[in-house]
Amino acid sequence: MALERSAVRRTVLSLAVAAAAGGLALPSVAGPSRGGGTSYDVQWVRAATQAAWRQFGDPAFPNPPVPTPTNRLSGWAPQPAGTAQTINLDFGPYVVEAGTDLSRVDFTPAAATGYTTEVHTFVLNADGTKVAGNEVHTHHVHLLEANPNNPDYLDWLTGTGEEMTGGSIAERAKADPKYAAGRRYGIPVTRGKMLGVLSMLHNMTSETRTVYIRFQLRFVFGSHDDIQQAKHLDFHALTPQIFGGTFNVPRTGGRYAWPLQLGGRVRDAGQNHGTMTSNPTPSKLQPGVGVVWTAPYSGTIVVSAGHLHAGGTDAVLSNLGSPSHPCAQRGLAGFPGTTLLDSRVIGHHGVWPSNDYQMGLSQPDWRAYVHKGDRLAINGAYLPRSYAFPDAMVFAGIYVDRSAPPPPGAGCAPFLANHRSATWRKTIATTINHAWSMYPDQPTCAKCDHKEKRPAPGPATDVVHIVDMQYLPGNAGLSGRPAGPPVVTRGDTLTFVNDDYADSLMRHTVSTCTAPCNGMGMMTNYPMYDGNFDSGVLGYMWEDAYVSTTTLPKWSLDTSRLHPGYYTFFCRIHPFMRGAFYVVPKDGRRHSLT
Ligand SMILES: [Cu+2]
Repeated sequence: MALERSAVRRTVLSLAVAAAAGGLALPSVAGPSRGGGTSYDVQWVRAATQAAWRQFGDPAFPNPPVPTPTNRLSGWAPQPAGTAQTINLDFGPYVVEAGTDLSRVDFTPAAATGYTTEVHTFVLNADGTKVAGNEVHTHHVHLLEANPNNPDYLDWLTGTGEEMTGGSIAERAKADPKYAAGRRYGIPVTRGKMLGVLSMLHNMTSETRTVYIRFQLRFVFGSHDDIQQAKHLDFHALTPQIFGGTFNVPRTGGRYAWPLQLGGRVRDAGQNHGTMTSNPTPSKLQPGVGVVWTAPYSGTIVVSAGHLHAGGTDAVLSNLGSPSHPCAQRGLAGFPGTTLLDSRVIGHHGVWPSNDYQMGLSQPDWRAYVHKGDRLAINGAYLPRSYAFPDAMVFAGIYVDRSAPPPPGAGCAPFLANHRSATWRKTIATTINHAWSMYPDQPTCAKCDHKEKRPAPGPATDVVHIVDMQYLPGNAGLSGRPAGPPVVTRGDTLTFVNDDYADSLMRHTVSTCTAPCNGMGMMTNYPMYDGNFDSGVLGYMWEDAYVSTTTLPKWSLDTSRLHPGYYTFFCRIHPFMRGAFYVVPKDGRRHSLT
């Protein structure tokens, strides 16, 4: 029952996006000193904030609160044309209460004109140290560019999720056959435009945390012409584009690709199907095909990456061509059209599934032509053999050089500019996007469960309260009466009431993990939801309302389809929270419980 309702939380705005996009680059920069903050136009910010939600969220949803300007970005001044600098754009502080999520939109003016050639994102403590992803991470963080005179329209520049996909456009330029002739690539930023940061932070710990989000950019100052004159370099501006969606992955037993396999034996609830696109043209969810975006322009895709959550294996980007000039069915079997890229999930230390992973980035000399009218499709493949993955995502991020249209006769096939004879599989393969050492190592476990005697049953009850991050009765480690695992008669309902929500707006889930599920701590690969039942997020939060219908801090489990036995569960928001209950047959026999 729960699968359909779970949606939520990670999804979110989905928008989120993610991803990756190659993360690359981004924009620019910003921030001059704001003096007393007086240049911050509240009306403008309000309009742009609402525009961000309209475009990247659900227009039907009430307006989110307008953020206070909290940016502590240090100013950066224009430099001589062609100067390259590393710039840290820090946003915050963000105070994220224990076990909650925080969504914010912040704006800052771009302080210089130039090109971003590399981007990485970080979550930092106030002292500048990096925060491990299993404690606090960004569900998504996006850098957007807005026109100060038109807050109703925002361009997506780059974004990532908890995997912190980033990368170097400069490396893509270096691998270009025209590099020696001065060709360079970057994401253009214009002084005076506004940069927006849209983020959602997850605090998975039981402490309030204060963090900052950092966009670390490699930035080359100057306009195209000024750089050309000063350094004889020919910068090509890349147009960023993102599209994809959010969904639930049920435990199907085999590989599940969304939305390719949607509509077959898998039924999924509508509220889980958020899609999101950066402008100018919306993407469409086409069950059996993909999330499809129609290119409004021609050009060459210079770099691309996908975004998936833990449990994913491949984000597959395809070109279907236009209806009048369809692309051939070539590439990965089962996927539509011509496969352009197979962005793989790369688990840290080879661990899968895990929340400590990277998304594969296209190889430095990988390129793909796109013709105006081409339909690009993204699909996310997950491997739900032993697990299900609620609130999953797939997104594609692409960066297009619109000044390099396809040559006459160009087909759909991607190519490696320096290895034109490379096989298809080699061409669509991806590489790691950053050094593992750039981020804190997150803990994993090998043998996560340990042997234990099952806890003595607690009271017969039909209600479990969640109080101070404990499931009572039945919290892990408790045995016997009055607090041991509750005993429920098969067919009765067991209701979970999240009292923490009324107290502190803290939300929780009740999600099954296979017994004994008694390993400790917050591992990035444990526990995993086994697909049996899931409450969804217990408690309303406007961040999640886009995709969730399960917003009450209360949920009832119908035990009629559960066999008598011992059931363990955890909280997907706070994986260190564990609980259990027993189901006994209707005849009431209680022997053999343990
Ligand atoms: Cu929780």
